[in-house]
Amino acid sequence: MINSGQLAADRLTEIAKISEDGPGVTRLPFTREHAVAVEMIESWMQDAGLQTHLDAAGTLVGRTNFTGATQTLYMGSHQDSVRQGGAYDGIMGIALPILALKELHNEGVVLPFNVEVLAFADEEGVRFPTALIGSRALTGTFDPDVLKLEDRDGISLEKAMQDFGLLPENIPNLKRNSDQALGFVEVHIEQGPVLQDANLSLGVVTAICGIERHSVTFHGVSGHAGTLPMRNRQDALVGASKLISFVHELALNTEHLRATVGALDISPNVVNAVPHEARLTVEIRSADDNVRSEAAQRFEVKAKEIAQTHGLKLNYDRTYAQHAQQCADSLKRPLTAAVEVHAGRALTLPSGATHDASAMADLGPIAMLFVRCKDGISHNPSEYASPEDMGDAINVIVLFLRSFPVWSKTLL
Ligand code: HGY
Ligand code: MN
Ligand code: MN
Repeated sequence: MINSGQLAADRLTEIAKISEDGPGVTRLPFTREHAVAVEMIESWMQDAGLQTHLDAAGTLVGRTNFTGATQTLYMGSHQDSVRQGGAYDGIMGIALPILALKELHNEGVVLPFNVEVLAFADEEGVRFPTALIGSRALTGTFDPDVLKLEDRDGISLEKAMQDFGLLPENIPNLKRNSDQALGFVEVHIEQGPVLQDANLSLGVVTAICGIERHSVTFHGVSGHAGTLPMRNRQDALVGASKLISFVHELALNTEHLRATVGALDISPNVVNAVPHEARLTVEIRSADDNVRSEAAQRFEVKAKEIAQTHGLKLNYDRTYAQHAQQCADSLKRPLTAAVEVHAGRALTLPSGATHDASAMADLGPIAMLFVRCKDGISHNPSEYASPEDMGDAINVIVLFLRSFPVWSKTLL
């Protein structure tokens, strides 16, 4: 009997080495690292008896071959990481379903539906200012305009995909038939402390937060730090600082709201000149879309007031948005039942992070299984999940797949 939890840990340790130099894991889409990772994941899939192919969006697909089955359950997650990220975010959700299918394959189990494990190229949106490329391709919601977006070296997404050996013009052919989709179940490290605080290895997700990103630029007037009187200043950084404090205070005092200014650039960015430009990003998240949009409006109104007060010009753009996604009871219930068998109490919790499941909800019902995250640390080289907890998750996936006759009635 294989110790699947330990095998998962070994495989994730191995693939974490496929990274750019530096601390943690940096594996961006359509790069050398991504190509090497695809080879390793493909060997895992073939070891589990899956048929594999790389699709036009760079998603590596591993599919069971139960002839006669007309329905497909989708599983998987993203192979890419943030810069200097951890060894579990995304890739765990690829490795664990493969090991569950390996167990069923070794026992000669035939399921009444097929399973596709999807290793998406890009969920993080770190290299290009867009995200969820692979999952949106499968649901038919991919916007071809994003192919023009460029990375920080000026390489377009389209060029990067072509250099990776893909034909992005074929992406529209990838749309899956929702009538034959049983849904999408994603396994993911929790990336927060809730399961550890509850002393539980697994949890079932209720909803995935919505997310909105704004790009804000305050334009002032540069001047000599020593000769320009304080009263006459049009200091772009002072304006930005007022907005940053407002964003933080509002989120601190609003339930179900998280807001972050994650990036800030100023010009000329020298010790003895008044900054004439401050560019920042505001990111807003909530499992309640009304809470998110109300905060978004308040931030924009406040930015305009600040610009007025400080004699600044303002550019305020909404650059990205995706709404909150509820997980489906039809999948949550059997998943919860399986968690209760293998991990005791099944705690349910919202996800403050977004996931490929956020996009896959446009194809059919979604559900997510969270695995305990040590000290809630993620997007960080010290991110960690234990072999025991991953073993619990694999057992839950096996039981969930086997219990299909119970839950399929609600879907078919
Ligand atoms: O930003 C997120 O929530 C995810 O890690 N991409
Ligand atoms: Mn992730
Ligand atoms: Mn992430």
